[in-house]
Amino acid sequence: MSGYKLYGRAGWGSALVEAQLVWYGLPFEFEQVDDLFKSPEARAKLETVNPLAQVPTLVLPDGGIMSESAAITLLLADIAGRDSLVPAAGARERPKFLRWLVFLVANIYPTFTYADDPSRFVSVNAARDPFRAATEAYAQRLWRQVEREAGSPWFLGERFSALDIYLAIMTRWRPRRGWFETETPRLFAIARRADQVPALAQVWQRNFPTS
Ligand SMILES: N[C@@H](CCC(=O)N[C@@H](CS)C(=O)NCC(=O)O)C(=O)O
Repeated sequence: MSGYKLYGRAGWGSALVEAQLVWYGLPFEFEQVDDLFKSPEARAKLETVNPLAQVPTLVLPDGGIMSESAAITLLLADIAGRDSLVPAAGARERPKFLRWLVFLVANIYPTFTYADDPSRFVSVNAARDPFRAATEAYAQRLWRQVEREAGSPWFLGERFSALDIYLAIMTRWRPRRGWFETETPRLFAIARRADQVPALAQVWQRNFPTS
């Protein structure tokens, strides 16, 4: 294989990596994954590549497997040899970038893991709705914390970064753009600005065609 293979699904976390592959001009093949919450077959198939059966899963040109969008974000910047999405070692914005990249994937992303299908974690049927509600309330608390750190016009201030790609995508998930518009207006403004980045227009169109 000459390029990358990205296992993904429109609108899901694979968009985080798809946007970066497109940004850097790295050639990739998109391997469509069916809805992992509805298709045991899709889950079983993806598990053979990534035992956690999550997207994004990226197969590297040498056949190596990468999961974890933050790790992929750092790796692709290394491979591209560019700092246009990831501030380079020593750059003033680097600590803030690393802190909030990891915050997004380590604190906010798991709230989807738990709330998308609570039956995986909560055996008592009647407890699932309250568990989901508590998880989503916690996510909102985390988003308010991110809001307090947001710069303008981009999260890091003057410079665009992969964090803005994360915000453009994750604000489309629960609690969705309407909530962000009223509750976290700085994050909403960054997401709206990122929606307009010409280099990413086709990625947004493929992943969020109805918006
Ligand atoms: N930590 C992972 C999270 C990836 C993730 O949770 N992806 C979701 C789709 S947006 C998924 O595949 N969920 C299926 C599942 O949790 O079983 C990352 O940052 O890449």
